[in-house]
Amino acid sequence: MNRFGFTITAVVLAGLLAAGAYLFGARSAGGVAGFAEVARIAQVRQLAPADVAAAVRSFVPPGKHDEYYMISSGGHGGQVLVVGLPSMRILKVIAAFANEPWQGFGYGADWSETILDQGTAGGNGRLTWGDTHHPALSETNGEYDGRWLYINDRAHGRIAMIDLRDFRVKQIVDIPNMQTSHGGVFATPNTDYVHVSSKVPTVWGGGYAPLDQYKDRYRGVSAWLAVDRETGRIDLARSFQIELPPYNQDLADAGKLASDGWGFINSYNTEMAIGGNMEGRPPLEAGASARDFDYLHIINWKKAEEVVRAGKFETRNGVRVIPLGTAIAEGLLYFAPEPRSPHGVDVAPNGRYIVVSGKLDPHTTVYDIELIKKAIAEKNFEGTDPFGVPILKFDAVVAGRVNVGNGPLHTQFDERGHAYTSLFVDSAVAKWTLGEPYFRGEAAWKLVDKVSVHYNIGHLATAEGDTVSPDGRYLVALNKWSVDRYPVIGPLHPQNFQLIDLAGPKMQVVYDMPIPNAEPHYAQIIKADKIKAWAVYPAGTDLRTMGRSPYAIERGKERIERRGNVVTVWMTSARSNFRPDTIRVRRGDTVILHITNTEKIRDATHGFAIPQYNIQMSIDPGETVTVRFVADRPGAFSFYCTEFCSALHLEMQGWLLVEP
Ligand code: RUQ
Ligand code: CUA
Repeated sequence: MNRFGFTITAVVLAGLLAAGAYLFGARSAGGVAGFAEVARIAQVRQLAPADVAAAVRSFVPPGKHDEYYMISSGGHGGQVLVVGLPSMRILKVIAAFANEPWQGFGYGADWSETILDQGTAGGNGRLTWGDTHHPALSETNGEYDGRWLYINDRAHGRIAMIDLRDFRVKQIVDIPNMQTSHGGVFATPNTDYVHVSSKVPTVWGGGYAPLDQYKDRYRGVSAWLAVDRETGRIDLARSFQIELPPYNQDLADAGKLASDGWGFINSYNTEMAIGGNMEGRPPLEAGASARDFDYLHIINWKKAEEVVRAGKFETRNGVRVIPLGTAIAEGLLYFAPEPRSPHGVDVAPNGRYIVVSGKLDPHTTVYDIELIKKAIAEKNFEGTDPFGVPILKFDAVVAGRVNVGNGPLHTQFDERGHAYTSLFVDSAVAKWTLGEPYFRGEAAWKLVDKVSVHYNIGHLATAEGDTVSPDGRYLVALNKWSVDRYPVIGPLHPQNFQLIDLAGPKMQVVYDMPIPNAEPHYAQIIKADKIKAWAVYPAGTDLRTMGRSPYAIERGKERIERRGNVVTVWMTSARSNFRPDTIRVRRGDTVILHITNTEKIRDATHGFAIPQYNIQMSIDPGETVTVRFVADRPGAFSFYCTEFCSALHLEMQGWLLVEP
């Protein structure tokens, strides 16, 4: 727009704002004059009325808090992001699978070391990264309850559990019989289980098998990981798995309400292509897309529980596995054809509809759990797959198909019977109606709106959008490419989140947020008041147990003890010193420091770093932490507090003296 255009715009804007101010009685305290000032600023900054409206929609004034948290995966950065909505401010990056020095994760603090050591991928030593994909908030009665968060590592068959009391990871579980993971994490409506399935089939039983034995020796797996409702921790002993054919099991979702007790997993490459593009075979992407249909896996997990209880399982690598043959014989696994390279599967809030999108099909395909149950009861099959899994007839189980556009991937929902589907190829979000739109006058299975996003959207998230009662209101597009949205800062571009306002009949993009440290996949948006996080730890808290540490001490109880060549130090940190501030050891001694931050007020975190020893901890108020190391290099090392905690922060230092 030219300058003249802007002037007109500003005049119109000023008029509108003034009228609005008048109507809403904002005449006092800067009322009309204040709105005129807004118009003036808009003019100077060359903002159109739509820009100002967008800014107002997402703006959260300084000092005010956001209404929602978005918990987003951090992709191969290995972490989890917490973003405030609608402001799109990053509130935290939670260290999950990768070392993170600010949070003291992986730099000596014993709680972090033990947790990182849990995720070794088959005992092959510590892994220091992961590819976080799908966060799942714990649920009670199908609603997010704000207690725990689970997230899978796509690169490895691992899940991390995060406690939302302190937003720190408490457990990393290396899931047996699974090399890579994708399908999930999803939580069942009461978090009895969190589910994840393999992405790429694994050599069954472990070890090596040549690719020409793919059909016989490789298998997929669906893992139902039992959650301890007290601690949120995954208990492998109570968990079970189901052996699946060697297809690529893709995304998954848990049934709810009408479909409670069921789970759904997409698949692709039911062709069982193995690649080999320089060995005379078709490239994997062509081989895996040869057929018109793949299979939606339909799992009756309540029945699977009974089968396990009846002892019809085998134990593999320490976990109970229902063999494929048993799963078929017991009627807990069925397939339904799904068109053309399916990717996302999402269960609608009422639990009745299961929405599947095929990357190569412009339609979303919606299955109906009532039709599925009926087809199973009537054995309305069109045959079986090569492994004997019964395939339900497509026409018997599909309730609707909606032409939404190119490259549909994932779907979320609002409270009014709408579904929102991401379109990767079109770079757009499609809004369409489910079978029973709750808006009077809206037809079923109809595309009602579409908005462009920038660019190549993967997942999307609406507020509480995969619960039994979504809020709608906001949608975030998790775009894979940002291309020209930001200035060039080198060839590696940020990803781009876009906030879309769902209030009006037309979706509207109101904010662009660069993601500079991650390639997020899925995200979930939870109402902020559901999370009851701790601001300060109770005195002497051990982060692993969230209870009192046996090594916690009060100020004044500090001491140093030597037993043989083990030196143990009970230390406190408080503004503005460590007590003791001098530690004398001999080269080769084992040093154990138990440090209690005795502060009781919010934000009074102290760090503890020793140069040359790769030790850095973040000790939050009330926390007790332990670090052990061998003093293997002699010298005088000045440890210090890494958090700028007080006016005398610089003086918060001491000596580790390692005598030769
Ligand atoms: S995926 S962009 Cu790993 Cu969730 Cu669909
Ligand atoms: Cu404590 Cu700086």
